[in-house]
Amino acid sequence: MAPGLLEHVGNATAESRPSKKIKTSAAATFEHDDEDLAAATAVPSHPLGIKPAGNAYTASENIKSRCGLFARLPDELLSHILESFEADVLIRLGSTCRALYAFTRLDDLWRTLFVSSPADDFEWRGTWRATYLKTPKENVTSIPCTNLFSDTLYRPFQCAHTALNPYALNIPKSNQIARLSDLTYEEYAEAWVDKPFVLTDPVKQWPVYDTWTPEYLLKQFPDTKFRAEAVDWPMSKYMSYMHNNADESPLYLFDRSFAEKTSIDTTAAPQSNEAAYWSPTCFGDDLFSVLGEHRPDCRWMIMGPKRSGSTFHKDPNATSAWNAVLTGSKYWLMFPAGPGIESPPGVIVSDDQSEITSPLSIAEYMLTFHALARQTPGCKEGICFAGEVLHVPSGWFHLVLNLEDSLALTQNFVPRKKVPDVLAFLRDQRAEVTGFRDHVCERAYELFVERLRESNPEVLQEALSELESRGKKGKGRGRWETLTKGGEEDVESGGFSFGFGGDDDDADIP
Ligand SMILES: O=C(O)CCC(=O)C(=O)O
Ligand SMILES: [Fe+2]
Repeated sequence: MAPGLLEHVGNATAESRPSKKIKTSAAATFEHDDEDLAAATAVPSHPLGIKPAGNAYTASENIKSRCGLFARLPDELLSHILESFEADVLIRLGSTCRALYAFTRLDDLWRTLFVSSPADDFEWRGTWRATYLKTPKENVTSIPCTNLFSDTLYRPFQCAHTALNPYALNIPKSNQIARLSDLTYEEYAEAWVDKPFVLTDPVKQWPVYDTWTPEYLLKQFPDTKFRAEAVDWPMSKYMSYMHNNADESPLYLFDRSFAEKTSIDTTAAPQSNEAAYWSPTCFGDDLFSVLGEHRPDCRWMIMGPKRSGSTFHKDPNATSAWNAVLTGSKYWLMFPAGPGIESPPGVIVSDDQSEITSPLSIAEYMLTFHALARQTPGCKEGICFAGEVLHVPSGWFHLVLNLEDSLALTQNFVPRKKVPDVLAFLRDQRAEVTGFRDHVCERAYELFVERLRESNPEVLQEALSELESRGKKGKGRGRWETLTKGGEEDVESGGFSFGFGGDDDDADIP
């Protein structure tokens, strides 16, 4: 549909329906007719009366023309310039005319102001502007701005009010992520290391399942600060934000120190009385644990409102991950990656695959690319419900959308079968190695080799042999190697060294 033709058709009626319906169904396919979908995707009218730019073609006037010199600026440039203004300037400018009032009300401007100087003594008031300016509800103005036509102003509102749950409906059979009760380690290693899947059983054994809910965390830790993107907020403040915001991309709580903050023991033996949760046993040993104190952060508690989530990315350092939903549900859209495989539609990947840019919000992605993504070879989709855990294979792109307010735990790990991929990543994509502290990034490959040699020599040997055979086949030879070790002939002539078996030159061991 052309943006200019978008007219608003009353309130979204089915916004809350799909999640309930989804929850009762074990399989991730639902029948839904087009009429339901149209109703579910209806967007309410903009509270200030702003309309998409195309509506200007049939309008008798456009109040942007009354902004003086500002009227000459394209909307995007104007809103970009406003990003550099302080709050008092925005307020004064916004009181000069209706169009500038509308431009200076864009809530993302106020989110940036708040986040750049977060206050401790704030009360969440439903919008970033009201929160930043401490405006009581009864004093919040809403001046009609009819005859203002701007995609820059309308699109974020449209994205924030488009129902997203319908995008998780009617998953084509060939795209569906496998759903299994559980797997043995042997089954995982043999057939599932490179595939996404959902396990429905293991999380239901965890003590935190059924105990941990957002409400429980609020009760137990109201004043404990948790990390939510660039801010640390007490749980009580995050919960009031979670229940009352209209952001296009809601602030997402992603805390790597949750275990310390909630005093749970992550070292306790699986299924022991002390353990609050444990890695599903099918994933086997996590080989990154040999890094000990140098290991990058590997566990997070994730909490966010419906519509929040993660835009397309790959997990760091070629690690695999599991993501267990304690409450709520998550829609996953996933794509494999690798030489010769196209990146997902709407995701820009540099030629050497080292830089990934996902410029769109989740809502914008759904509106613009979801239909195409669904038809793209390799696409996998599924819903992970409360009490279930999803496997993210090493190197896979994934986008995650919370279909309801959700609480999840995630852990990154390195299964034995993926040690060659992780070694290749650490060795060949050094500029992309992340998460290590104390300058370990530059020597992460050497450190991992050394630690594996000490504790799991047979795993290292197997992985290096695998890498060597990939190298000989000319596969997996990354940009780093090409740039630092020269052309293909060097591999054959011994210029290419793994630092193993007495050849210590490569191993800059700490
Ligand atoms: O639950 C989510 O939003 C997904 C998190 C994720 O992809 C990650 O931690 O890497
Ligand atoms: Fe991820």
